[in-house]
Amino acid sequence: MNMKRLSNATLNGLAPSVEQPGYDRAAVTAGIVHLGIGAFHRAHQAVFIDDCLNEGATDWGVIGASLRSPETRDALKLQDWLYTIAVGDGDRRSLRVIGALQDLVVVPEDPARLLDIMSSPSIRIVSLTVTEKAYLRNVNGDLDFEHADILADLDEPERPRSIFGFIVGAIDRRRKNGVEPFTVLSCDNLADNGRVLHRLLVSFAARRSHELAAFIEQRVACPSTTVDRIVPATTDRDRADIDHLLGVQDAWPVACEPFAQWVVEDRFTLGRPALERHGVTFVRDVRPFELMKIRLLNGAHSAIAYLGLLLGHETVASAFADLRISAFVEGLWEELIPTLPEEEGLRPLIYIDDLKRRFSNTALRHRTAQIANDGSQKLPQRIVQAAIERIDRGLPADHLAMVIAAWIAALAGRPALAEFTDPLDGGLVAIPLFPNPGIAEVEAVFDLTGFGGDAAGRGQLALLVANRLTQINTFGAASAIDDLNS
Ligand code: CS2
Repeated sequence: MNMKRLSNATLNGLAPSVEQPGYDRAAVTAGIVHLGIGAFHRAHQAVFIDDCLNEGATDWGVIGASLRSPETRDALKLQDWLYTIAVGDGDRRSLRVIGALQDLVVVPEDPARLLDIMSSPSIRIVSLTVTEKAYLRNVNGDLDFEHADILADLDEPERPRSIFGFIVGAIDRRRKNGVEPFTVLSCDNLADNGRVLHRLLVSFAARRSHELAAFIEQRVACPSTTVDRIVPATTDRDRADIDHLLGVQDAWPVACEPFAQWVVEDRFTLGRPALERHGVTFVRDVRPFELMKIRLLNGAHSAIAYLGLLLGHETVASAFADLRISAFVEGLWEELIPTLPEEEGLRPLIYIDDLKRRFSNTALRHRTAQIANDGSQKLPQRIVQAAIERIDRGLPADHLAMVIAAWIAALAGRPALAEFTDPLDGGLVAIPLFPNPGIAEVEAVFDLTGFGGDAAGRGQLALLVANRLTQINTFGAASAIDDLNS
């Protein structure tokens, strides 16, 4: 079938049930640069911004940046930067076309252009969803000054590669031009993301000049945020379904769940859109919310991914429908809840009730192998820190240890079990994790990843992990999980 392409010109031919921008897109100017214009941003922050644009806040359009590949730009350019989000719940899907995006820079093609845009006074917020690994931290959690991108950015400030080169470079240029710094808004799943990013930016800037570092330390706001919406990588089946419902062709849509939450610390030096009118919660300190989300949702997600892979499940919904896995996750949540702060407004049990529904949503074909990526970067804040806290308090941490063991077993099972990658693969593949890894191999993994740091409980955690790993390798994953569930 030869369908017309989604664009400004074809908006008026869309199926009537499809929501679309109610504002004049030509009148919108950019106020935000977003680094990492993947599916998550397009189904989360961009939708809240689109709501603000609908209400007339026309100076908050978004210019996106792809840190690596040109695919998103190539597809969306032909669509006047329009794309569809398909919100799916079981068999139901509702469609909305989002118009918040105005332009997109592919960083490796033209880093200087992105630096110019970020230096413009009209840009008041630079937000990021670049995933955990782009924060380029070493095992101590400090900026990795041996990383090739950091070295390159220190060497050639006008053609940055890393988020640090861009953010610090643009702030420096603005400062020299007498332009106030933008607010930097990390929307990645790191505990205390804003403060972490602020500290890393200051340490990067210190290599350029102490004055610049002091300026960033004192004048640049990096509010922490917690973002929450399950947005799997779009599949060909999603694309076909969406085209059919839309009535025109969208080469780059996003499929996501109905749930969307955004909690943000209200520290914006150059203003912000009135997001609170569209469901965003502003708080003084986001940390308790973020810890709850990262541990209960993302921690469970990693458990479902690795155990799911070991038991042959391709998607989260299929893995979570396996009673063996859902019972395990219940046990994991029981270990995690007491590690959360007692904070008014934090309702872990209600959040968990929602999670059970969200993980069971069959409209999302969320692949276990997708979540399995980058375990060395994800597990510390999702699983390892909670395990250490429990061990240090003399509490059992068997489920938490099992998730780490399942990660190691899944790593060892590649590529036959599943194909996923990790930024530390270079070091991980050198550790003999197959067929019978023991405590020495687990210790080597902990050394490489920094799991447990120098905490007192680190040795005990490694031992728990090694024992679970032996159980998995000797009796199989199903039996190892049953042992914990009984
Ligand atoms: C997932 C997250 O891929 C992953 O590691 O756990 O992307 C998760 O879907 C989101 O954080 C949900 O808010």
